[in-house]
Amino acid sequence: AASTDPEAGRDGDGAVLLRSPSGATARVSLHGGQVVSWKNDRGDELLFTSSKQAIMKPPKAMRGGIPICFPQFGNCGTLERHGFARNRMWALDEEHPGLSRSDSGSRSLVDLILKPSEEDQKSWPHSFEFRLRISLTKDGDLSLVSRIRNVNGKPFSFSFAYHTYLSVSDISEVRIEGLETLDYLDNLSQRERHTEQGDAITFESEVDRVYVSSPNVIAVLDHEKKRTFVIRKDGLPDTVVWNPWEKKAKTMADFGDEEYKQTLCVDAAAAERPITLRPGEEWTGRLELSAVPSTNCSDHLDQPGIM
Ligand code: TA6
Repeated sequence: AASTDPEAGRDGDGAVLLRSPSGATARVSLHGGQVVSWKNDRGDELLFTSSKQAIMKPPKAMRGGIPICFPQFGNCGTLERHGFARNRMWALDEEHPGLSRSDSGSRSLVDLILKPSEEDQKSWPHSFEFRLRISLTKDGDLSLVSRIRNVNGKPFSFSFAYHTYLSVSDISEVRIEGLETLDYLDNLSQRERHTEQGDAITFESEVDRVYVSSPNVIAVLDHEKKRTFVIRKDGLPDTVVWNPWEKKAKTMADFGDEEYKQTLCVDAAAAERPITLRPGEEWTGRLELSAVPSTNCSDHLDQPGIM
C-alpha cells in the first residue's frame, strides 16, 4: 500500500495530504495542481472521481476532483480544451513556505506554483506566475485561491475555471439554487444565449451551460444525502454547469457509463469574457466549498460571499 510520509504530508503517489483540526481531509496532486479528494470529518468523500480515471495517464488530467482550466476554458481559443495547466506538473511554492502546520503536525494548507515551459510558450507566448493556495478551514471547508501575475512585457488575456466534480447521490435528486432567471450560454447549441426559468435548476438530460454574471454564493442541494454544497466565489463572474448524461457518458473512455448519475460539475469560472492583465498586474480568483446538512444550509446562504 502507498506509504504516507506524515512528515512530508505526502502519500505514496506524491500527493499532498491536508487535514483540518475538525478531521476533514483533502488530497492535492502536483499533477495539474488538482484537488483529487475532499472528505468531511466523518470520512465521506465529497468530490467525484471516476472509477475509470486510471485509464488516462499523465499528462492527461484525472477525471474528477477539481481540475484547473487555464489559460483557456473549454474550446474558446486555439489551445487544447481547458488549456494546459491541468496537464502540467506543478511545484511546491518555496517562496511561500506556507506549510503552516496545525498543532497536530498535519498541514492544512499547501502553496503550489506553475510557470510556463518553453513548450507552453510556443502555443501561448506569455510569461506568467500562477500561485495556487489550497487549504482546509478549521471547519473543514475547502478553499482555493489562485493568483496569476503577468510577468510578461505585454498584456495577455485568459479564461479560467475551477472544474469542480461534486459527488452526489443521484443526479435526478439534485437541484441548484441561485441561478434562477440568469442568462446562460448553451454549449450544446453553439453558445446560444438563453434565460433560465424562475425555479431552481433540476436535471433530466445533458446540460452544458455557462451562467453569466452569477451570484457569488450558490447552493447545490442533494435531497437524498440531506446535504447542501455551498459554493462561494470571488473574482469569477460566471458559473458553468455540466452533466454529460447517458449518451455522452458512453463516449468518454475515462468515465463509467452510469457515473453521470453520481456527479455534477458546478464550476466557478471566468468563461464568457476573458480577463486581461497588463504587465506586472495580478488577478485573484477564489473558491470556497462547504458541505452542510441541508437542515441548516439557509444559515450558510445568508452569509455574505468570501471575505
Ligand atoms: O465544463 C463543461 C465542459 O467544457 C464540457 O463541454 C465538457 O467538455 C467538459 O467540460 C469536460 O471536458 P474534458 O476536456 O475534461 O473532457
